[in-house]
Amino acid sequence: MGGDKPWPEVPVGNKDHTSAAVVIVGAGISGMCMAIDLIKRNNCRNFIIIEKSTGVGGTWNDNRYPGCCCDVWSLLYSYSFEQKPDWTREYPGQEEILQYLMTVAQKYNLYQHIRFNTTVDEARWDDEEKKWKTAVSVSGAKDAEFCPKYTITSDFFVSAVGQLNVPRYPIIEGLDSFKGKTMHSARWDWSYPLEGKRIAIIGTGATAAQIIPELAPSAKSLTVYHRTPSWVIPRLDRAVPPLERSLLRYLPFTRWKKRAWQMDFRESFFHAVTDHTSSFAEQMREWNRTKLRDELPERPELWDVLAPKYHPGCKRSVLSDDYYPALGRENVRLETRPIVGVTETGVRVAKDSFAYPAGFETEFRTEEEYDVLVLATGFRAVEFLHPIRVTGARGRPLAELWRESGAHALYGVAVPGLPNFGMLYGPNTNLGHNSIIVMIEAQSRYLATLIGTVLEARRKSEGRKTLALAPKESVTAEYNERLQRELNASSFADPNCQSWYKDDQGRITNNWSRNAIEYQELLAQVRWGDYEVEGDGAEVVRRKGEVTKLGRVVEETRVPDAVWMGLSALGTAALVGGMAIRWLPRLRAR
Ligand code: NA7
Repeated sequence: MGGDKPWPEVPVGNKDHTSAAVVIVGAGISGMCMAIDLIKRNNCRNFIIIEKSTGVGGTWNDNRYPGCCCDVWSLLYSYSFEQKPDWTREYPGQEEILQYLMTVAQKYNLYQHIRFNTTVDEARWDDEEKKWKTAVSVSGAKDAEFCPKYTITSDFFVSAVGQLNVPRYPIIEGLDSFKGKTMHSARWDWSYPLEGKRIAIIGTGATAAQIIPELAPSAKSLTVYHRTPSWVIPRLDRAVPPLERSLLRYLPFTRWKKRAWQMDFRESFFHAVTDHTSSFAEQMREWNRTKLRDELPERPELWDVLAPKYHPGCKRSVLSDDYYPALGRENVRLETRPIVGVTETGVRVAKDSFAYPAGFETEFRTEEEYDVLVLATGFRAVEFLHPIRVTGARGRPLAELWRESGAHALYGVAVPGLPNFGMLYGPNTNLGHNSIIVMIEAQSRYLATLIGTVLEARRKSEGRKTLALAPKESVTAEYNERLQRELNASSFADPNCQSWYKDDQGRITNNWSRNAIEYQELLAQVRWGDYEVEGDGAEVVRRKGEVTKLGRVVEETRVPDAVWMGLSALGTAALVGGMAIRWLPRLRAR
C-alpha cells in the first residue's frame, strides 16, 4: 500500500494485512496521540489501530449520556500540538470534544490505519520471533462474513484502552430481571424517550452529577440512589464569546497564555486533592459548605446527607453548579437506604439506612416502581486491559505478573516481563487535578522513543535483527515502592472512602502521586539502564549512551505577565491595523 516508500513509512496494505510494525489498541485520545507521534517522530505509518467501536474518540465516543461534558477547561483539554481556538464553552461538551477528535483523526489521515468493529481478544509475546501476536475478532457484520478472526504479528504492542473503558455493572440481586429500560451511562440509548418517565438512577459520582440535572426537568419522577456523597465545588462554566474566540485564533500567544493560566491553576489544585491539611483543601470544604446552603436553601435536611465525610480528593471531585439544585426539585427524591434488590418492576431498599445482609426478611424492605433504571456506576477502572488476555515472555500471563502486587508499571508505561509493550493512561497515571492529555502526551513521546529504537534495529538490518526492551524488575519495584509510599500519605488513601482509584485491597493503582509537571519531567528522558535489552539488534541501544533526552511540552507560565501584556497590545494593534488596511479601501469605494 502507499506506493514505493520503505518500511516502516508505508501503511499496512492488503498483502500484509496481518503484520505491522506497531499494533495500537484503541482509537481514543491516547491511541490517536500515539499514532500521531509515530508519524511525526518515527516517520512510521506501518501501524494498525484496533478499535472495538464504530468511531474514534474512545471515552468521548462511548459516553453520550445527557449532560456529558468534561470537567477540565476546554482549551487545556486538547492536544498541545492541535490546540482548538474556537471552543464554544469554557468546559467542553461531549459532542464538541468528539467533533474535535474526529477532525484531528482526519487531519493526520488516521482513518486508513483504524480497523473499526474489531476487538482484541489476546496478545501474546513470541519469544522465538521476538514479536507480538495479537488475536482479534471482527464484529462488523460484513467483514466478519469473510474473516471473523485473525492474528496480527507486530514488533511493538501499545495498549491505549485507558482506565475508563469497560462499564461496571453493579452486582445487585435481580438486576437482569427488570422489565423496564436499563441503561448504563456509557451505553446510552438515545432512541428511548425519557420524558414523563419514572426514572431511577444508581450512583452519585461525576457522571450521575451530570445526568441528573439533565433528566430531572422532564422526568415524571427521578429517584437518586445515593451511597457516598461527592465533594461538589463550583464549575462556573460560560459560553466563550465570538470576540474571545477570534483573539484566541488570530493571536496564538493569547491562547498559549490562557492555556498556561489554566495549567498553573490546575497544578496548584494538586494540593487540594492530595493534602487534606492544605489551605486549598480547606477552601474546597468551604466551597462545598456554601454551595449546599446556597443551592439547597429550603432543604436543610439534605445538608448533612450530602456533606462528604472523607478528605477532599479521595474520590473524584465533582464540578457542578446544577447538581444540588436538581436534587432540590420537587420531582427528585434522594434515596439513602441501601438497595437490596431489583425486581421486574422496580428497586427494593432496606426499610432504614442499616445495611441488611442479603436474604434478610422481605417485610423489612420497601419497593418503588420505575420505567427506567440508569446505572451511573462507573467503570472497571482497576482491571487494566480487561478483558484482553496478555501473555509476556516465557509464557507468563500479565494477570499472573500482577496477581500479588496489583497493577503496576514502570512510569505507568512499561511492564517487566512484557518486552516491546507500552501502555498509555496505564497504572498510576490518572490525575485528580489536571488534564489527562498532559500525561498522555508525555507517555506517547516516551513510548515513541522505545518504538523508534526497536524499529531502528530492524530497519538497519533489513529485518534480520530483532530487539526486545522490557523494564528491569528491580527498577520498576523501586519506582513503585516510592510511588506507593507517597500515595499512602495522600488524601487518596483516606480509609473513609472507596473509589475507582483503588483496588479491592485498598492499593491505589490508578493515580499518579505528584503533579503533572513532575510526571512530564520524569518522562522527558529515556534512561536505557532502566531496561533489559535482548536480541541481536542490541547494539542500537548501546550506541545511544545512557540517556536519550526527549524534552517535554511546557504548558505552565514561562512568559512573565508584563511581556504577555506587551505582546497582546502589539498583537491587537497589528490585528486592528490589518483589518483597517483590508476594509478601509472597500468602505471608501462604496
Ligand atoms: P464512579 O465515580 O465510579 O461512581 C460510581 C457511582 O456508582 C458511585 O456513586 C458509587 O457509589 C455508585 N455505585 C456503584 N455501585 C453501586 C451499588 N451497587 N449500589 C449503589 N451505588 C453504587 O463513576 P462515574 O461514572 O461517576 O465517574 C467515573 C469517572 O469518569 C469520573 O471520575 C471522571 O473522571 C469521568 P459509592 O461511591 O461506591 O458509594
